[in-house]
Amino acid sequence: MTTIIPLPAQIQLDERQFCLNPGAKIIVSNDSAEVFWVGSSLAAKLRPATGFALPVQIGTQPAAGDIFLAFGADDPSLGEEGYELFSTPEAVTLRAAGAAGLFYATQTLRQMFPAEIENPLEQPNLAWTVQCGHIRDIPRYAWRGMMLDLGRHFFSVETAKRLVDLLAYHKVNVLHLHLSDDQGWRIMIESWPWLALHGGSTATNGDPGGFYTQDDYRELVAYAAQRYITIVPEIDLPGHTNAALASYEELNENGVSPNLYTGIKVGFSSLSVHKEITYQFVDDVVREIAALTPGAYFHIGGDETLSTSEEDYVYFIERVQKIVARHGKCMIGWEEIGKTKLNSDAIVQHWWNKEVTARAAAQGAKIIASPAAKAYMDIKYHEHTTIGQNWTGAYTEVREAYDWEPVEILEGVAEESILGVESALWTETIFTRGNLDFMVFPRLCGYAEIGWSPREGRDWESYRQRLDEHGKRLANLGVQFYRSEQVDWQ
Ligand code: NGO
Repeated sequence: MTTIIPLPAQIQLDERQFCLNPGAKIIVSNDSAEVFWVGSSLAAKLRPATGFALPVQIGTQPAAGDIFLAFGADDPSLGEEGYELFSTPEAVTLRAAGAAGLFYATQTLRQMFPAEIENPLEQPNLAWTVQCGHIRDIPRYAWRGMMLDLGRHFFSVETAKRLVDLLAYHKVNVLHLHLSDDQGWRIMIESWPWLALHGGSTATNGDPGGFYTQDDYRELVAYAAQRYITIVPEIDLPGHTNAALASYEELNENGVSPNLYTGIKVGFSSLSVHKEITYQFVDDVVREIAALTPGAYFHIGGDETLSTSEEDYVYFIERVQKIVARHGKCMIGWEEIGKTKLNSDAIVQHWWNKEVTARAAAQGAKIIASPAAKAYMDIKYHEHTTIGQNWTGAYTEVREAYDWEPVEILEGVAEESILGVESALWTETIFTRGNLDFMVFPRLCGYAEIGWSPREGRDWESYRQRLDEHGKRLANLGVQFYRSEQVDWQ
């Protein structure tokens, strides 16, 4: 039985084994820097625990005992992200048409070694075996995301990079950064510096604030891109803007800035929809962030604008939509933007209201499924979870986070309109790395499987059993995950 998460689309294993030995090499078939990097990153993951040298070399075939990365477009049906893995007692071959696919093959291979392979310290006297067989694997959805709320609490570039590594390990390909909210503005905008300097100075509860400089953000974007993760920046508009309103009085209807906000209420703030300066502000922010972001998307928020009239909301979003398009990005918004007239490339992120989401889909928008009752990782696991919230009216245990189907949740949305799945970590109550680990893992593993694995192969009992072994991998990676009683952790 395999323990790989997300479960590969097709997998046949037999009783034979490949064993990685001290003299093994990693051979890459192609001398492009990108493919060489994929080989090198695999070597870097396998070296600490094995203590082997694992040199990376260019070659046309593996010698006995090697791992071979065969890159080429001879099987276009694998797409950019698909791959094959062949393991025999002589060698392991990873094959892909796209570099992302090759990278995902290496993530699968990591999960075929004993769990101690992820230990940062050398583990002597262990046999580094891989079961023999064949895997052919292609993702179900193009969009497999996670959102991190930096507005309510700020997380350093180091913490975000560590999260990127863990996402890549689960073949997640989007990290959506919620960069602004009432409680904090988290990215330097050079034409409006007080947004970050003042608006970013605190956080929920009066905890320490912080913001990414443009260089920090660039560094994170590049780090993620190397791991085939697209960063999607979100600036939440026109509500959830107290931090911006507190930083610049001209953005306020009455010209007076409110105080910084450290509570957790939502829906009380709004930009001034009828002031021209508002659109200058939005234009500058979108322009600067778009220039730093190679990814195709810009998320404008648009949720919970309880203090903006419906008429003003429609006017505002339709104007902002033009600004985003002018800066060359595809607009994403929370489901509420479904109430406005959307461009044909708009993407809508469902979180609560199925009817507005269906209206967006009827206009041709593609839908990302982030149903709060299933995919919000700030929701408590059970009544005794000490951090987290439970406003959805239910708890989200590991099974509840796994056992749902986007096609069924999104009533009134055609299957072809579903772009994929995104889980969300809102951070009103979450502010240490340990808090983050605990709320995200192992739920994230389940979302990764919903996004990647074919619907027919998904099954709670199989997942539950794989999670047991996967827990050892997470522990070796230093992840302080939640040990749910639904799983028989060894
Ligand atoms: C809502 C709200 C967020 C909260 C979150 C808490 C959306 C899209 N807006 O989701 O501001 O942080 O719930 O679970």
